[in-house]
Amino acid sequence: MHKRIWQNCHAATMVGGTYSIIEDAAIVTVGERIDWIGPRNEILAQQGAEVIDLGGAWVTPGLIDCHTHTVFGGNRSGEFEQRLQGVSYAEIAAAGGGIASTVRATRAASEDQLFASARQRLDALRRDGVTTVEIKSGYGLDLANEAKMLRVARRLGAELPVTVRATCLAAHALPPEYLERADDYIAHICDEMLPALAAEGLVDAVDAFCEYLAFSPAQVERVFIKAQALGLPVKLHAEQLSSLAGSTLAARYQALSADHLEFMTEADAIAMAASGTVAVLLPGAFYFLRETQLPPMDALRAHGVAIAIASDLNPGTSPGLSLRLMLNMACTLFRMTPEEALAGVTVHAANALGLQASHGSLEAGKVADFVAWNIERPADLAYWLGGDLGKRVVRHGLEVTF
Ligand code: DI6
Ligand code: FE
Repeated sequence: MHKRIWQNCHAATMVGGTYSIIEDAAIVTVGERIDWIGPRNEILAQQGAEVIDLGGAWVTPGLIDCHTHTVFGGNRSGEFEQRLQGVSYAEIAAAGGGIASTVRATRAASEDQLFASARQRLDALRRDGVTTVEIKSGYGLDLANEAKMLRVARRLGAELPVTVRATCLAAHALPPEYLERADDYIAHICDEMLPALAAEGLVDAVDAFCEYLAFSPAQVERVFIKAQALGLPVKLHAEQLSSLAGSTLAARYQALSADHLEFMTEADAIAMAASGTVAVLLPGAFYFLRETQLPPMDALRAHGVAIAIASDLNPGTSPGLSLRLMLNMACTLFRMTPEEALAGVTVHAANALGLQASHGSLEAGKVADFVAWNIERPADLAYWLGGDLGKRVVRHGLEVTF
């Protein structure tokens, strides 16, 4: 297997959720794994290794976007204009817009069309340093169309140099066929959709939208019970617009993560800490909806809940094509430190996907996914508002070209 030494760099390894800096570092990769990382002057003789000069760059783990809805048809910039005229997200949804309009466009699109548009968005994330991404279904809302979305997610991972985790979000909204029959739709998800999608190998995790305008905690719990019976981990959109203790419910089912969380309580934080459920905060959606209720940062920190940051890339509430911009928003809007924010898109994001054994930090044995940034300090990653900082991206030990 090909051995490479990447040197003339500093590393923010993110081990333990802090920068854990190694100055004048060297990284030895063998095939797609990190074989050794440490100070360059401690490196042992490496025969037959290719040496790569990183020109004084700062190396971080490849960024992980652990909550996206990258695959969808159409876009909703018209609704954006409506909202700027004062119409609310809930009013647009009640009038048949919102998620329902993206469901219509997604159902009408072919698999190839969905692949082409999602690929463009994923390329934007990748050019920003993302090497692992989670992609949810949830705009198909019937078996054929949810399968179509998840197949596109799988194909993106197969054809591009990025690791894709596919999450089934069939319980995102009520499809028109089930108007006023939410319990019947939940039964359909549990009895037909999840077993078939899981049998086709399309599902890495199961998510739901727990909200007064989506599904109740009791309905979500039925989905969780079925997911567990199928051996699939769960996640939850919780406490985004109101407080329903969805995150406590998620914790009871050992969820990988509970996401959004602006309206969560201290009791929710205690439950999540006990179950090791990661809090995924989505500053792009907070910003785009002009939300004013902040997630309870003090309670999350006090109880030791791991905090991840993600783009929530979706056409309705967060058309965010830059994970680094989300780092800045996490700092300016949620008062996170640049170090916490970077941990939120590396170690803690890996945890939110159940990938902590292999991803998220620069350590011997983990996959060689890293970015060599042309920056002066790690905090620069959260400081600049988007843009291209100049970088080299390595995934599975190989340099990625764009
Ligand atoms: N919460 C969100 O922010 C997205 N889904 C969800 O459950 C919004 C999705 C959309 O508006 O299309
Ligand atoms: Fe979302």
